[in-house]
Amino acid sequence: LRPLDITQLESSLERCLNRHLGAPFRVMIVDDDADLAARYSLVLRNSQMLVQTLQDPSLLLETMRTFNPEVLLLDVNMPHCSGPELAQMIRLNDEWLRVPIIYLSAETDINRQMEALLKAGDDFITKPISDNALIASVYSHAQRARSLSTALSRDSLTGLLKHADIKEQLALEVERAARSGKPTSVVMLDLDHFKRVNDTYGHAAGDNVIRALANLLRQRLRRIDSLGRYGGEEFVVVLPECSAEQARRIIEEIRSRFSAISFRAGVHTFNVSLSAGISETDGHAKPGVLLERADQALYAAKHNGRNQVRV
Ligand code: GH3
Ligand code: MG
Ligand code: MG
Ligand code: MG
Repeated sequence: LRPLDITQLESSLERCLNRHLGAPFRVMIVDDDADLAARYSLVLRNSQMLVQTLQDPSLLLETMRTFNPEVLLLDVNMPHCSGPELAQMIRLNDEWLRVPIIYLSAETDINRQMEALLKAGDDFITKPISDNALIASVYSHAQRARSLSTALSRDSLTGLLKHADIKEQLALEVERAARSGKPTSVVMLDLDHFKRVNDTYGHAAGDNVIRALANLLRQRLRRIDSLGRYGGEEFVVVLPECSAEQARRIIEEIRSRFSAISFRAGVHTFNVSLSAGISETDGHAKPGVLLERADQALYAAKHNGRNQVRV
């Protein structure tokens, strides 16, 4: 084993932080020692992270709910309650399952450290800790938690958002549209006579068709658009800053291109069409109502002969 080269480690940590493109990581520090919490907070803030400190553990769940941390740094010894007790309580809530818990403590007794980890929690950092070690530990946990969270919200067949996540995204965009006053459109797409496709060419061929539509949507739509697989062969697309008329033109182009794709199953080739319904925000319509209107337009498109886009 060669000895570790500290300067090389520091520059690779810096590279990691500079390469990080997404939103800043959200880190929460719970420590009864306000000076220490402020010190750690400063170090992490200097690495472009968003930090919330908390001294009173009784406000923990409430603060987590408003701040929505991606990593939790937890002191082990606090008056009235211990870090491991808090960690156990957090782990009872499914909504925080994805948040790594790192203990921060002056506890050097390995048995006490293990005990804390076995109760709940993911890692243990002993105080005092060097700034870089703190940054690296928080960074790696945050990075992993975010990748996991992204992977879990993606549908495995298409890579698009899953049902619950596209609904959440829709709610966010509707809120944003209400603030900006710009129109946002919601599109519901459904493959035509897809049962027939499965029955004739097999389920695997059907899966290829679903993947092809997902790829086409990804290619033709913008980065700011949200794409979700809403159900089996049903998709929801949210187009911010886009009127229903603009959406109709875009989706019409997608419909036309999709219907021209020649699919292959053994010696057979076949085409599949899609129908789509569109609704537009009107300043106060709730996300559920917008989905319902898009669904009604989709129903009209199906009723009217399929292979068409309706507003
Ligand atoms: P319509 O034009 O009215 O939409 O007719 P349809 O046959 O497409 O009717 P419907 O939307 O009710 O049928 C959905 C079919 O899609 C039924 C189901 O077998 C198939 N399906 C759902 N999910 C998947 C999937 O993941 N893979 C494949 N291959 N088929 C799927
Ligand atoms: Mg303490
Ligand atoms: Mg269908
Ligand atoms: Mg359907």
